[in-house]
Amino acid sequence: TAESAKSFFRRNAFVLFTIAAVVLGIILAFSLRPYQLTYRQIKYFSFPGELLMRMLQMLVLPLIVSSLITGMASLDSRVSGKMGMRAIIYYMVTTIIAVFIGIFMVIIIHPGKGSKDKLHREGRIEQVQTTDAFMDLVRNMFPPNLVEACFKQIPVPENFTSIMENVTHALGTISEVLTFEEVIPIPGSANGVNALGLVVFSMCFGLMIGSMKQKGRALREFFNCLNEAIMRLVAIIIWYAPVGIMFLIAGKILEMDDLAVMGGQLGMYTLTVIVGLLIHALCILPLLYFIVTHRNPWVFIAGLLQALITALGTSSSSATLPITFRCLEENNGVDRRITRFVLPVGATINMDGTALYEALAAIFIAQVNNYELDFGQIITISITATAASIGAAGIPQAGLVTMVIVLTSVGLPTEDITLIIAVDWFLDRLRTTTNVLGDSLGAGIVEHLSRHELDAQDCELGNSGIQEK
Ligand code: DAS
Repeated sequence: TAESAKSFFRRNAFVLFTIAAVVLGIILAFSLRPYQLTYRQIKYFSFPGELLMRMLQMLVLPLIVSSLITGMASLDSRVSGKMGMRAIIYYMVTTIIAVFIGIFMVIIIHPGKGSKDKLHREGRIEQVQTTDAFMDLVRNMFPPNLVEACFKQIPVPENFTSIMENVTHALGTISEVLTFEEVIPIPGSANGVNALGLVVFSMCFGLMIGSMKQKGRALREFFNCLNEAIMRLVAIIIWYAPVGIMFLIAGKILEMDDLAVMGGQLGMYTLTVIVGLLIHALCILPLLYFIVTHRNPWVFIAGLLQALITALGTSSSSATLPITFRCLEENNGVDRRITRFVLPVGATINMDGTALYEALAAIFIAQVNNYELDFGQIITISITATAASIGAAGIPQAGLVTMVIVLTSVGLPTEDITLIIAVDWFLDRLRTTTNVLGDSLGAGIVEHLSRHELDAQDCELGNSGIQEK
């Protein structure tokens, strides 16, 4: 009836606008392609899209800090300990499954039919000690200077050349792949490893405030208000998101020099990645959600559409974080004490799509080099792809750059990253969407498993009359 159509439209207005914006963006791009716009004209054209990225990135740091501190302070350490354990187990299980899907797919489909002369084993790049990469990862969990950690930026690759700079820069020492020297300071685009440092600091700080009980009340209120204010900003930005996403997608399609590049091996490789991500995102994750919660995963995923499309448009799970929060809390009604903890941590260290992609791409590069990987090297790839996905920042093409660790750990030529760079702008969007989906379903699963503790805390708070959400 007209009434139900109206309420359907009202409830899904944002998603419908955003889907329409994506379609419009694609039509606009293909109608402009014949005019062969210059790179400069394309940059101007996609400026409204860049504005959306910066608006969202601007919110990322205060959002991560305020939501984590508030989340940790509002839970007593028993609950947050169990919840944290559940989240970490979920992250590890889903990431390992993603890596194995990636390896399975690339071995079965074998897109990299040999096309390069045999890579001589003695010519291999010497085994770089990945331990220093791990040490950097751990070292950066405790940033020497919080302010410096906040604003030490990871270069957001603006175009091909700066990605190559990153790759050659990373060729220098693997550890730099994780720490990056600031190149283009863009406030708010949290660096993967520094976001990790921020997450660790905020969790510890929030726990301390929580342990102070009444004495910590003022600080709890402050970070609560900060979190509330940020989410109100998100409510305003979300109206602009469809416009920004339209120009982001249109600009990217215009930048593609020739779509023909999708032919041959690269086409098969792209198809392999897409199939792998779809299996993980549309089968494994929803199945896991159903097994744990016995609820319909598609209803939950329908509530996330706005965030998933934003991830597709921005190819940055950090930039999408504000909208992911809103979708989970407003559409799916996930308890804020869960989202405030699980989302910032998940967006920083849980990247199923990236892990799947890096393992798959590394084996593809071995295939095109006619380089037979033995079982031990496959295991090494699984471990380093998992670590690289933890270390990757939630920003565009971070997964491409941290892949250097995976390639070097098995002596593959890291310059072969250039073989797959042409399609990375597209695959990055798909793996980012998978990352956001994994984080969001994780929040739903952790909430379900922590339900009784949250209820117990509610009635405890209810008795003591302190109602803090
Ligand atoms: N773009 C990254 C993200 O935001 C993923 C990646 O580069 O692999 O999650």
